[in-house]
Amino acid sequence: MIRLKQIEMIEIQVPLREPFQISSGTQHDRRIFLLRLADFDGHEVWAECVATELPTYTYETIEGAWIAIRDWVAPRVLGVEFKEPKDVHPVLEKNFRGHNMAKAGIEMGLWGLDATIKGIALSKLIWGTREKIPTGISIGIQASPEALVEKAKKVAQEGYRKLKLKIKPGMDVEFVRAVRTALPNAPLMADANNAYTLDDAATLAKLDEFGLIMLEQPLDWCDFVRHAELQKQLKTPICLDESISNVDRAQDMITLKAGKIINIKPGRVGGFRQAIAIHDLCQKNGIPVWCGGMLESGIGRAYNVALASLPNFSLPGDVSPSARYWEKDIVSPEWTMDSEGMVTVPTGPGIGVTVDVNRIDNLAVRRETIGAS
Ligand code: OSB
Ligand code: MG
Repeated sequence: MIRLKQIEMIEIQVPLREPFQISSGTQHDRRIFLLRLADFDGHEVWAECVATELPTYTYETIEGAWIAIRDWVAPRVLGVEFKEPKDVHPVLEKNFRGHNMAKAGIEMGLWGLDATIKGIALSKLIWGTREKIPTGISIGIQASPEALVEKAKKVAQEGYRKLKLKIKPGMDVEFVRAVRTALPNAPLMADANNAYTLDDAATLAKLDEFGLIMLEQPLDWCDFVRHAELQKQLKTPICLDESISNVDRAQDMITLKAGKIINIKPGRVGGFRQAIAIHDLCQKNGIPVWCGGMLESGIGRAYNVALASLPNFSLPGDVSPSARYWEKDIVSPEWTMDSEGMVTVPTGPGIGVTVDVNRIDNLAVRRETIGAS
């Protein structure tokens, strides 16, 4: 049984070690929305809402999620008895549309809190089976094919098991070709973050010759019909990211043959219950899944790593080590990757990392507590 007494919302702002450019724009800093949940018995857990500063990935933003959690999510969970964390999602869905990242921050926090109360690892609570997660890296758009090759060679050397190249119109085929020529056997994929339309099908078909593991979300963020049409014209498997907002959308993808792989981000789908449901549905249908990332802090990463320990996460996840993103993370130990490109799933109780509360206090740009203080 879990019953929340208090939710603290804290925003911190941290510079990225290098700018991250995707088709919708470039990010230099990450505004990070952290949550601290406490129950009535003195248990506490940290969680993260992955909403971004601008509505460029989905429509969600930090500003919007702040209001959504304070005014609509928190009142539905504070003081309420939940037998199990899986009971939280239905309560948040009833007559409450959208705001998946806001809902997920709290929903996942309740899974983390349950693991903390039970004194077991979060991955064990959700029946994870993997001890180590194969790790990929998402490489932002670089100024030239040469610069991208440079970067790709460096990270391939570091052991990453999958190299995801961000692309956009005009910075696609020649960029991918350059990397494929330099690294003939590297496990490559590309991610377009919605930057194309069906009119670009011929351009995207040129990527077929590079043996990409997949092409992620080439078309519109809420589209299935055109992705299905595009998939018919491509050899490269399409992977959907933005389009999959819940388990029904995953079923839509399968029914319509709009893609062959799913990138699961628990924040995008409203939390762990939906993420696990999508995992299970895909497993039944022979669809591989992998865990995506939203440039999370070490706190959000703990949840992603736990999720990625489920058996059908059979492709490397964007669960890169702390040092790929930050000068210094807000957890210890920091997330690291071994030379084989594997991140170890923590076995300690709860989320498995210690949060540097002093550092968060120093980095905080705003905070608000809801519930008993
Ligand atoms: O499309 O997967 C994406 C980051 C922000 C928004 C969207 C995406 C990404 C990434 C980063 O690719 C993955 C990571 O956290 O390492
Ligand atoms: Mg993506």
